Amino acid sequence: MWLQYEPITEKKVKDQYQRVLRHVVIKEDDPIILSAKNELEIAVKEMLDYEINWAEDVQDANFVIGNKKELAGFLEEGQRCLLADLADEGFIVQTINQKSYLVGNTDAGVMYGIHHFIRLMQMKADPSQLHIADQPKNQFRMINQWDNLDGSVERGYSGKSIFYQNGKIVKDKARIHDYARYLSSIGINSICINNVNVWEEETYFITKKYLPEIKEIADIFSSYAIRLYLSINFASPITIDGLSTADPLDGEVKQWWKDKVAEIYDYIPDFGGFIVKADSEHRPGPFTYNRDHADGANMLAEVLEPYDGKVIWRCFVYNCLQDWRDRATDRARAAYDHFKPLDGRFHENVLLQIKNGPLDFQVREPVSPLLGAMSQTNQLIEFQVAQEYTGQQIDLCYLIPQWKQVLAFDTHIKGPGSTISEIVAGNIHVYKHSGIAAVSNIGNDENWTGHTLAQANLYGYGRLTWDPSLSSQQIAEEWIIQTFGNQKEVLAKIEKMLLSSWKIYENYTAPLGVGWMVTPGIHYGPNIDGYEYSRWGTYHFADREGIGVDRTIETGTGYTSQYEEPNRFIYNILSECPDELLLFFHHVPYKYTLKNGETVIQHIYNTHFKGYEQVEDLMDIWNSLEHVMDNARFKHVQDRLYRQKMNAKEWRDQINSYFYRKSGIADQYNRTIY
Ligand code: GCW
Repeated sequence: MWLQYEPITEKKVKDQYQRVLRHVVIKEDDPIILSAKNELEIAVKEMLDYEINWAEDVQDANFVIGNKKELAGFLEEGQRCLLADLADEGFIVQTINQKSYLVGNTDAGVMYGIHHFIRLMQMKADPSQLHIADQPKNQFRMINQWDNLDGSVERGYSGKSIFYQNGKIVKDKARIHDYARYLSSIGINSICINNVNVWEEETYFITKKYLPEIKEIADIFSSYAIRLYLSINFASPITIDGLSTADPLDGEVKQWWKDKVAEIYDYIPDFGGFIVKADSEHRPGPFTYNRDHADGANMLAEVLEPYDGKVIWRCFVYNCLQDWRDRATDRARAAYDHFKPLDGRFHENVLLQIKNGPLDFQVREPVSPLLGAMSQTNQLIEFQVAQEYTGQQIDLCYLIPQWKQVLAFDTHIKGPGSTISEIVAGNIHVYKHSGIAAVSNIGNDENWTGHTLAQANLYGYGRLTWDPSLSSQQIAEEWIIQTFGNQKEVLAKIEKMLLSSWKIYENYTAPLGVGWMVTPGIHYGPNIDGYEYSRWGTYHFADREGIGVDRTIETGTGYTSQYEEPNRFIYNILSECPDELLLFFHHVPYKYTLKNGETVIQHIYNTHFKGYEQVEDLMDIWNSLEHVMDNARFKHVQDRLYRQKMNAKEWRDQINSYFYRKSGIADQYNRTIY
């Protein structure tokens, strides 16, 4: 991936770095520092073909690395001030009078500083005059694995789990160790290592049967400043010890969890806490006992609190058994309706984890109105790096532009400037804890992410959680240079492919924000009425007159009322609603004219013909790189693009035929519709 450390061939750059790294001093009395030092050694050896000469004393060194406590006596006033303004995980990298300093507020800060320095080296930046002060914007920067003990990965498109195999935790943990390196290099500081759907055997992860080995995994991650979390089964007391109830207000149940948590911390002193998917898609939860989510989360929070543990409670709660005749129930409303009334009831160590959109990681959705709507409840936004609905790592879909759009969305919850980015950074409401989480896209495939170019999504996710102000283009450039080198042609072409890919994917799949239309269950490939005739509550309501979901206040489900003004007005009024989300909010006739001048039906035809052609363009761009690309990666991506083309064709033809038959309105340009 991006830590492959290709040798630097430019003599000038190589010399510059060798000069900076002449005599380096670093004290390795901590596992985090040791990992960081190892990383620096590997990077320097491979990129510069050079062994670092480690100095014993700060005085003898020309590059001083350490945390601010141990270097206190050697820092200047200005450096101390800079550090004082930075968060715990922050760091500075500076050159003063021919001497370089890399100082972190904590050991984790030192490690992030070293990763930053290595990145500069990979980017071949001039190291002679460094003046960097950096810190993460978000407190929680989390990855969720949806891995199961049998080795499968729910919504995994990159082979099997790197954590589990055939019902056991893997013995050889080399890949887990490498994964920790990757994650720390992009700033991730928390990981949950099992699926939020906790099945029978995984329920026992919090018992002696598995804790010793989970501790080994926790130690690996700890040495990269990443805290380990586990997803738990809310009904654990019943399953594990035969209690008659899992009622969160029952004394025996509370005591059970108290003992359980004590046992976990015996094994893993820096254990992060629990992730809970409760009362969602048939998972057990407090509803069974007539309790609410706050009752459930708080019971766990109380027992975790003495250890500084957290409860991350997911808000993906909705009625997945909807009757199609019931037009008042709206899945999009569910998270807000369930959780907003509970604001103020959750303990300080509870964080609500909320998907970026109100439905489920579609190619285009509005931002979830629950984000920011609870001023007294810690929140984490949840993204999906795994491309469940966005091409499953067969189709190219660089998701950073999508996440940036979400983060930039202004909720107006406390007036203009109340963006999602500021909300999850804890700057709008005073959250004690907040940040960003995402479902991982890795597996045991040799290239980790199925599609090699899908590595850019994991890389970008981490970089964005650290610094949401980075542009999609900057992130793409960094990733391409680290992964493919810095040849101008390669950089320009892959960048073009990445940056256009989300829109292309949207063009040939579901139109205008209506979403879904995927094959039920597997969620790849088109099946326009697949979910229309199932009970999951994800309708498009296409008939011979028109299409879209009326979510307005006056005639629809009233979902738009969950937004603050002016968003409420913009989404609620047909003429104000942006084209890209039109069918999410309104049901309109096929001949309705969009802001871009096209009718809805003509837009459907145009985008679907265009999307397919754009995939052909992607193939042409990639093919033109054959002479500068290694054969393995060239062939691999070529093959994925071919499969993408087949998929795009299928979507184009099914969508166009479907809507032509429904509407009876022909394509203005008479292109072939089957
Ligand atoms: O996107 C849906 C997925 C489920 C997943 C669920 C969730 C882990 O299709 O596979 O279950 O969301 O987020 O809980």
